[in-house]
Amino acid sequence: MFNRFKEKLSGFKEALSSKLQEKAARKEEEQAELEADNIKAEASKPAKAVESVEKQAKRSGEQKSTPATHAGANAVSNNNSANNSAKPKNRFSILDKAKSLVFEQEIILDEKDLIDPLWALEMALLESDVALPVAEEIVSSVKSELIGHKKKIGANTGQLAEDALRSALMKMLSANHLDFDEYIKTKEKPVKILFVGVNGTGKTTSIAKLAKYLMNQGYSVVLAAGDTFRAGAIEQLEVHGERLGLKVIKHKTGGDPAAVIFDAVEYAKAHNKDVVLGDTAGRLHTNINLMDQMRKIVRVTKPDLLIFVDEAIAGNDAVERARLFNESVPIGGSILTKTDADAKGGSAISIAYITGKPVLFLGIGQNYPDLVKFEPQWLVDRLLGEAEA
Ligand SMILES: Nc1nc2c(ncn2[C@@H]2O[C@H](COP(=O)(O)OP(=O)(O)O)[C@@H](O)[C@H]2O)c(=O)[nH]1
Ligand SMILES: [Mg+2]
Repeated sequence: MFNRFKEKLSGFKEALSSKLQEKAARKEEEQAELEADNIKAEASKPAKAVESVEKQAKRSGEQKSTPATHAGANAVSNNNSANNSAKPKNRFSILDKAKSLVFEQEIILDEKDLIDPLWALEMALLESDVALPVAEEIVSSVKSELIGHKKKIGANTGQLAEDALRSALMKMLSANHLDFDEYIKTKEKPVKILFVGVNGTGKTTSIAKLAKYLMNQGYSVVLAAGDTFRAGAIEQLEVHGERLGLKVIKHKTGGDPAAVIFDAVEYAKAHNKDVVLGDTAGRLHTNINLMDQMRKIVRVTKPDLLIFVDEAIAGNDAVERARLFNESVPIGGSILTKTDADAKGGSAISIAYITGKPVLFLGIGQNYPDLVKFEPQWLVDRLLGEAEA
């Protein structure tokens, strides 16, 4: 999951690391020079001390007899040897200290330092199918995270890059967050949820997964076979209905999808069911007639929640489709499927920002439990490689 994204990000991490090391090394040099000057200054001090010892010795020699001169000479030689051995010892410990300081230093990054790392980050994001305005937003957020503040360099300089990116992604992904569980809990029943999107992206599978998800929470669910267009679509939903033990409301292939959904809602009302999940035929955002038909279905059935479904592996295409569906009908949120097979992560990052509507769930496999409620933290942990799928 997101392996290409992690790979691409290494360029940003390396660029920032080398900039930090370069700055730290410069600071270390300055520090070493300063220490060297100090040593020089220190070195001149003992000479004075010797002088004063000599003077003292002389004075006492004047007062006493000759052996005192020897004592003075000894004092001089002792002092000299102490001075000689202290010099290299001090120098070593100062260098060691300077080296360790590289990792303890607090460094302030400025605009110029960040040009290369941020360029590497923007390229990494764009190559990972993150939409341009989203990439720009992330870069600017990372920039304000890094610039001007004192940053303590730990032994792992890559961590700084990761922390800044983590915080930028969390900010972006949390912006349009919606708690689906809370939504269902508080909404008047039956809650009508309709699914739209391009063919083959995982609408029908996601309906079945979501039915299971809701059943696990104790809700009763009715399925509406609103894809009356594709041969076999009704049967596909019926198979899921049988497996899950759910009522499937259906008409004949070629029938009016709005009428099927209407009937399902009537059934739910009559039988006290909590949620209606309505399937629709896949349609391309570029097909004017099918988009018109979708608008009509939405107008007639008035769903409480219209969910746009697309596959994460479609990358920028999925983001663009989300934008166009969102312009055409009032989608309330998205489900991004096939995230398990997505190496780039771009659509997962971009879709909520582009539509201004939350990603509600991620599909992470073909089985019923392979649907995870969208949590920014869950996604960021996987994008940055701290947790496996
Ligand atoms: N790996 C993976 N496959 C999925 C996921 N969701 C759906 N699929 C598969 O995608 C294919 C198309 O799904 P379907 O629900 O029929 O798409 P629809 O045309 O939009 O209704 C099927 O083979 C599903 O098993 C997912 O999250 N991960
Ligand atoms: Mg389908």
